[in-house]
Amino acid sequence: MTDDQPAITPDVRATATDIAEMEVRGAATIASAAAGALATQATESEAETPAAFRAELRAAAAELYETRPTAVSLPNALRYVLRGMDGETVAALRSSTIAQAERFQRDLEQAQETLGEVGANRLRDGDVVMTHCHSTDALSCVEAALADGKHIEAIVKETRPRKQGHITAEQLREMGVPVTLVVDNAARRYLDEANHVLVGADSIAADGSVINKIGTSGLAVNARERGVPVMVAAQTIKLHPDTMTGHTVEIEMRDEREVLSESERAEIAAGDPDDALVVENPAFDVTPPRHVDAIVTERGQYPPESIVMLMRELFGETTAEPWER
Ligand code: RI2
Repeated sequence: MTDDQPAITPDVRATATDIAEMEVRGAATIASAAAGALATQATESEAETPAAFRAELRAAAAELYETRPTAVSLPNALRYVLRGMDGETVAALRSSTIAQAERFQRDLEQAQETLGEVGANRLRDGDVVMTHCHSTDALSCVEAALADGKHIEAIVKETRPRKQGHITAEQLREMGVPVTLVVDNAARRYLDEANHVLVGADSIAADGSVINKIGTSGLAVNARERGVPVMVAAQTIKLHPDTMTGHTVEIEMRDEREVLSESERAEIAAGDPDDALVVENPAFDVTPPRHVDAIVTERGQYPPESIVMLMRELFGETTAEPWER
């Protein structure tokens, strides 16, 4: 690093590493952690001029932005916090940035709670939901249904490669929900016992496509064939503004070691000197709107095709990234 590069605090670098390595994961949790890291940058900054302070915050945002490409909650969070950075002095910039980050985190929590109440209206007493991966927005709907006194049961897909369904199973059980854990390949068989497929989202595109953990689209196709409605729980922070102008959402490709361990790879290499086996590990896929029944947000529930109206209302025409230099 050269002397004239803005100083980024170790906390920002640590948060960026945690997000990249999925120690911190889940679109909403990533957004909150990123906002918190910008607040820490603002608190610890030793910048002596407003210009230097702004440059540091933009550099910190750029570092966080580079970690994972698919969940739009990350750039949306960074954009929101940087927009609140306001003032003529370092002190004013510092306090406005910290206040904006705290406001963001509070609103995020509130939005999830409200979304849960909206989503709970779709769940009837005695319903069985089938889940995929681990989504705090989706779990919020179950939690609110339980708070309404409804009995809910769950069929939880394990969700390879990282088996995040196990986190869902644990958290549902903590809520008192009876859970049946199944491997991904068993999902179609158990759809007959489910009243809803309930998943989260990492990004929602303007045409109503849902970008979520790999395997969601196959589950949705099977659910449509079985007549099981698909409900996507996604706070508005998951709406992807760039898709309003025709951009597609980048799908993150992750390390092959999540699929094949180093020892398994070594074993293959030992038996095959060319070791030509290719492993692909896309983290997400795209579920087209025709396979989704409703997108549940804190602003109400929408058929996927009409989500663009909410996006226009929330984003207007501005999708610039304020950390761009
Ligand atoms: P919440 C997760 O991605 C899953 O795909 C999940 O459905 C989505 O984020 C939303 O999670 P990853 O970070 O924001 O585990 O609802 O790759 O918690």
